Amino acid sequence: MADPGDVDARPARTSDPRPDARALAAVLAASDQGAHTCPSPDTYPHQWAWDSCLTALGWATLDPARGYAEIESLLGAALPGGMVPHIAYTPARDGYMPGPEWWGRTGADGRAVSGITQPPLAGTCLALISARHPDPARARRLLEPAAAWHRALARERGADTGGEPVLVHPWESGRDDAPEWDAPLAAAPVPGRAYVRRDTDRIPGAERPTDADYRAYMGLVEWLGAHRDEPERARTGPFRVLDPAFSGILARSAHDLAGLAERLGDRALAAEQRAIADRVDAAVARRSGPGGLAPVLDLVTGRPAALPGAGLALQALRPAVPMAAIRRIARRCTTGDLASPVGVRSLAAGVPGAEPRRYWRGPVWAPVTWLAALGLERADPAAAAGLRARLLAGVARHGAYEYLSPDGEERLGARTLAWTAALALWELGRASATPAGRTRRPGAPRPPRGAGPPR
Ligand code: 2M8
Repeated sequence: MADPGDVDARPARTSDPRPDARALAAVLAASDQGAHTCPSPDTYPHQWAWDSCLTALGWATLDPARGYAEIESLLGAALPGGMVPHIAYTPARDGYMPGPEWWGRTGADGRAVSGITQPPLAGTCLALISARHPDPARARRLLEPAAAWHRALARERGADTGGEPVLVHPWESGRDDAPEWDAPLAAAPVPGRAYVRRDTDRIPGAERPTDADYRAYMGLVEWLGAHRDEPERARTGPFRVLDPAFSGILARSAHDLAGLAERLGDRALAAEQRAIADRVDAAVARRSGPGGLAPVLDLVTGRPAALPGAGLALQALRPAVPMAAIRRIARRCTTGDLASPVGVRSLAAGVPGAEPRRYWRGPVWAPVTWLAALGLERADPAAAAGLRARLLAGVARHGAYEYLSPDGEERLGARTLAWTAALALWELGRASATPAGRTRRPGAPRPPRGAGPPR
């Protein structure tokens, strides 16, 4: 269903396999709130943490200063202690449930914010932007707030788990209604306060989480609104899970931030972030199976949940994940049970309970495909390139939709999502960018692989 104010980013000619960069730029412009971007103007009118990091890549392709500004505004909304909230509310925009009154929290910059977080991608995205579009002074100012986010997660949420952060709400994973959360959600309290869902005002209910899931989300929001102490949440919360995908993203982001800090001459911050990356990495490795991958762990019941889906693909991002494990993930994502013509499935084909049209229980999401490609790059560059091509093919055919059916035929969810447009723009910009941030002359030799900072 259309969001008024959204932009159609489908190419003028449907046979064109590449998206139209101008239409993608128009999607970002329509979601632009000045210094931050909302994921979609009506369905998601605020600033979301992992959306913002990935959207910064698209802005950087159009205007590097705006790319840096996106990350500055996100990190500016940090909670006391340094954790970045999953939502920083856009002033005077309502229509989203839960609104700021459910959290009662304020970020460092004075904006109303939520009291939970999302996958920390600021270190990784800042390193990527900085490699293509260097601005050392601006990047240096962002090192400390990005580092503080990692520090808070590893110390306050990871005190009893070797540094692996305990997630206290499914929204923290970013994969809101993934089936991994079904069992842990059983312990969520019933909300005492009335609420009205707003997400189904514009999106068909069959493409969104069920009412039962929403009741559990809101029960947890209420509990978390009343319990702000992070170590206490991680020890006693009704929903407590270890998510190896989130942990892998944290380790990767700390590792990438360490590399950037080293290049910018901040050796102390680099050493601290490397230590966080290594500690989190080692904690996941300790509970991984012989194949090198770890299951989701429900800390309330002690039960693991090993469902093949986006969470498995994202484990390729963990810096020390074995190369053989990455190659196996590559096969599953390109030709196996996670493959689709438009990217990586959020849930493997054939898993009982897979719902190809419902949100994080089957459809294909651009950020998952793109992040999986980033993880595969080290061990299987051809598979990574193939996933990026599928992402672009999906956007060329359907526009910057929120998600697509796994057969690639149906566009689902919100009509435009900023990160879908941004990641396609970043990929369109790849051809002309070199690791040093300069444009390569056509025909000039490519720099050796692995010789420079990340692309
Ligand atoms: C979705 O999550 C929000 C709650 O945070 C929602 O459904 O209302 C998820 O897809 C999440 O990963 C994403 O960051 C957010 C905004 O795009 O929407």
